[in-house]
Amino acid sequence: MTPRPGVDLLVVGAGFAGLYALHAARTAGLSVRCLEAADGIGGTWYHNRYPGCRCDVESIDYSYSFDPGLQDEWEWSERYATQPEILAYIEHVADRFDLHRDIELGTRVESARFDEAASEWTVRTSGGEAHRAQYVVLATGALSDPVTPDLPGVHDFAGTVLHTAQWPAEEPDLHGKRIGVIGTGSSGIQAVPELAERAAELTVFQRTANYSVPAFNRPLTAEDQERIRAEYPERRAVARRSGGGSPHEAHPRRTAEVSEAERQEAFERTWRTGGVLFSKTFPDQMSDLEANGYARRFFEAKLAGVVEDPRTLDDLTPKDHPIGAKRICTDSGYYAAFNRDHVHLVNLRREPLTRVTPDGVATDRAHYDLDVLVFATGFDALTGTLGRMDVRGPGGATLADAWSDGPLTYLGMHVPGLPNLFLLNGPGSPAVLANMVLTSEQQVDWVVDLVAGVRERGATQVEARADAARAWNEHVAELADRTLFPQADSWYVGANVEGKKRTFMLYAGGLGTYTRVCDQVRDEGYPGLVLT
Ligand code: N01
Repeated sequence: MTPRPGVDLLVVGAGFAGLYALHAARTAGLSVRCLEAADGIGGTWYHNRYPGCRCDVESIDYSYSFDPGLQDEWEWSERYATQPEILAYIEHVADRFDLHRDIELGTRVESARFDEAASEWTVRTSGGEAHRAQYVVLATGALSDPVTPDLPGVHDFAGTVLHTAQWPAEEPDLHGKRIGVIGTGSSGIQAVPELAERAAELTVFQRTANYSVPAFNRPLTAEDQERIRAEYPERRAVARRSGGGSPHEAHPRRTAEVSEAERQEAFERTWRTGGVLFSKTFPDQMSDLEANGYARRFFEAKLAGVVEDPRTLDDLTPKDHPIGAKRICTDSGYYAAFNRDHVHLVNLRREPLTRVTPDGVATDRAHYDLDVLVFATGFDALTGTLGRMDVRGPGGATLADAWSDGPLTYLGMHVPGLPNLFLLNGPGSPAVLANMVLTSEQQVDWVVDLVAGVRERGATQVEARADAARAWNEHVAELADRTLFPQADSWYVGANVEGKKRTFMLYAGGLGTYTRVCDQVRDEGYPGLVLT
């Protein structure tokens, strides 16, 4: 097929990051096209439609900050927005900034080849089309490659099989059904209370007990909206400087330095703030096991106050990792759901799953009859989607080669051997450790500035130096080693995907520090990058 006329910049993915890349590049005067595999925009928020799906970052923070008009006109209805509301917001943004005209839906990128002489990429799609662009931005999402375990017998199941991240657009009728859920990460924990409302019987198959903190969600009132508008500029400034991209700061002292009463008060305060923010109560909570133990005991006391059955309580109590080393889940009634007579917990550590049968799930002790089986089994995070694309630089160097020993990036955005290609929220960047919307804005702005810088210098190509990428990877690993993150078998380290190299894939220095590092690189004329 004849290649389409080339553009300056091609964006792959129309989620939060890709849409802002399209808008920012266009505003900077570049010609842009955006390809999206799904039949609608929204990325994560297009695909994850399971009942109970919400964001675990407050809605007023998990929204674009680049346009004050947009920020002031949009009113979130709740502290934590539901998936439909976030998707409506994304559609609103696309309409407001006329983004749809440059987006092609239902277009999956399969390969990309760089032609050094022409300084351009040719990107081929599932429809057989070829697109040419000087620059390519891969905004394909950190959690966009769902994993379904290949359980024995799973293809024989006669009922309905669903995955939380591939939920049908038309809500399946689950009322009065016997539903089984495999997986108790954020997705499973959010879905369980909602599924419990619909199911005749709900059976939750738990392999590893997880930490979940209530969201304390509530509607936002007219007074809230007024206060938010007044606070927004300062709120955003604090969020950008912070570690997690939200305007919350840890207690000024270390956990053991304060009295027991002050410690309890501090934990209670962040507990009531809701969800993942609990891991930010004290500055050493995620780096010191003893400090973490205080938080863990506080959590256990809260859990004991909710779950009535002692055996269920014991099964739900995490035992194998520090609190926060896997992302803390944010729930609305997860633990209380197990007090209901029709909700059952199966501890797969005690009775391992042996097979899926046509009628349900068998463990080595029992058979659980099911009409519906829901996989809430997560994602091949950060590298899964990128690894599925056949990306080749000059001389045929592939992304797969460059990453055969684990992902290698410079600043999480550049891969040596792949010029003029940028990752958004890639491995080696803060990505999912911070508010993804603000991290996306920061990275997109940096990339758009870089492209302008390349042009100002009369260059046509930009590529990371291999030694700079290795040094960045070492720095990322050193930062991770100062934390408790590597101590859990999580998707952060790739432990949930068989054969994946175990390495903590994210920049743990925080969004504020990361932004300063990136800005310094820019101000110093991009050492670490080669412009030709
Ligand atoms: O996936 P997960 P997720 N047999 O990987 C279990 C974001 N997110 O989709 O721990 C039995 O966390 C697995 O068990 P184990 C958020 O960043 C955010 O829930 O490996 N069980 C685990 O319990 C989050 O961290 C929100 O032993 C099996 C579960 O499946 C990330 O997405 C909402 C199994 C997977 O948990 C991923 O969350 C949703 C098997 N063979 C997601 N294989 C918000 O709130 C896997 N499991 C914003």
